[in-house]
Amino acid sequence: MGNPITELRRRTISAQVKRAVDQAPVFDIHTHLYEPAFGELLLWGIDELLVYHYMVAEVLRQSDLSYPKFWALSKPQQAGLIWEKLFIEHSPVSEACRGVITTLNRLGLDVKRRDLRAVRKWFAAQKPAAHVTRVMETANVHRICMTNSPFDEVERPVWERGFDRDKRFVAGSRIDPLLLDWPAASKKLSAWGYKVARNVNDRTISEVRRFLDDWSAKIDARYLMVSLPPDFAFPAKNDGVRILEGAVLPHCRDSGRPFAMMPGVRRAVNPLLLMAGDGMGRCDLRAYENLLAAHPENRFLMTVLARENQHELCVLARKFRNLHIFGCWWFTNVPSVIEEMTRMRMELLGLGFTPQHSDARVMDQLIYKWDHSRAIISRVLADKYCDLAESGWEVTPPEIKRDVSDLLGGAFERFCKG
Ligand code: HDL
Ligand code: ZN
Repeated sequence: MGNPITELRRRTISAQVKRAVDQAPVFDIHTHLYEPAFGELLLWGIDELLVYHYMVAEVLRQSDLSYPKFWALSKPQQAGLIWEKLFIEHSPVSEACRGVITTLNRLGLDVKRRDLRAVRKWFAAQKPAAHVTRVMETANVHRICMTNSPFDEVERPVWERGFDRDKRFVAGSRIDPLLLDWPAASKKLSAWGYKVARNVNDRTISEVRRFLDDWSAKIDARYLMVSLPPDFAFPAKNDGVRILEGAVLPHCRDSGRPFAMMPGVRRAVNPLLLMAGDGMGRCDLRAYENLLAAHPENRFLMTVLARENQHELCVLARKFRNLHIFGCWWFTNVPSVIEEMTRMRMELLGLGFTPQHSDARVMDQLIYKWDHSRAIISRVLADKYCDLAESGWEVTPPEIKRDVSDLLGGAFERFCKG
């Protein structure tokens, strides 16, 4: 048993850590945000905050409105219903609801008045580009990784037209259809001029490789990513695995890009909820263990959706140094689970992981997603330093700053560089 530290020492360490975490700019390594050049794909403002698909799932539990009737409402009407049901008729205690309150408060709006009209008036007076800067500064986020799909019909033409990049935004290349729906993806690649066939033969593999080289260069992708169903198996004999091993992983290896795998999604569990209808499932991580072992020359990023898989994922990262785990994704992005996951990761992996990404879909969400997570990361890290202090190891403020910078993007950037 070490020598217990005084309450004053504990409070001093906590204050030093909180200051360092609050002051450290974040690299948000997975979001669904877009830089302003993408126009209406960049979502921001109170109505977008309120109709976030997390809130849609919650309001349809508190309202007996039929799904079709809800979807027939305009976006402002949906937002108004969500405000009434989840904020006025019931206290906004869920993480998604509390987030809206945190965001409005940090933007300087008087939430005590509960006046949606006044909030809407304020947002109506904001200009998109200036608002993006204001939100990023308020959230202290200095770099945002987008989710960019060549299969998105609205997004793709913007890349083809070309635009001056906003250096605060980096691209993440999302390739789900390539691995999960080759019949559909192959038709698109053919239409784009790649000589691919439905049958994944050697010629098709080399053409998919050429497509990946072209697209990664066009968007200057930081990494490639895919979300995978709980039953993804490896090794396996199917189109997706053939394309993964024959084209995607060689492309990532040779271009020095990590491959991000996000397992555990069960799409359209309740299709009537549209984007809010996706669910989750526990994965057999043995497939990923096999993949990591079979491809030691590739670097992999992973975040998994089921809380039940988190401990096993930490152990996997201990076994394979070509795996960097990140974030409390989606249904795990709630304080009770973030705390559990961050403690587990720090105790098993030290500082060699990235505790959080926002997954933000609406620009303003950066404020609450990072406020709420910074508070937890600070608490956990301070606890670990206090444990060390009780054994005589006193971390210095420069060491705290260094460790925090690692957790908020530094370790990820070093991992990407390899
Ligand atoms: O597949 C993903 O990247 C998920 O993050 C989904 O986009 C999901 O709809 C989401 O936004 N989760 O937070
Ligand atoms: Zn996402």
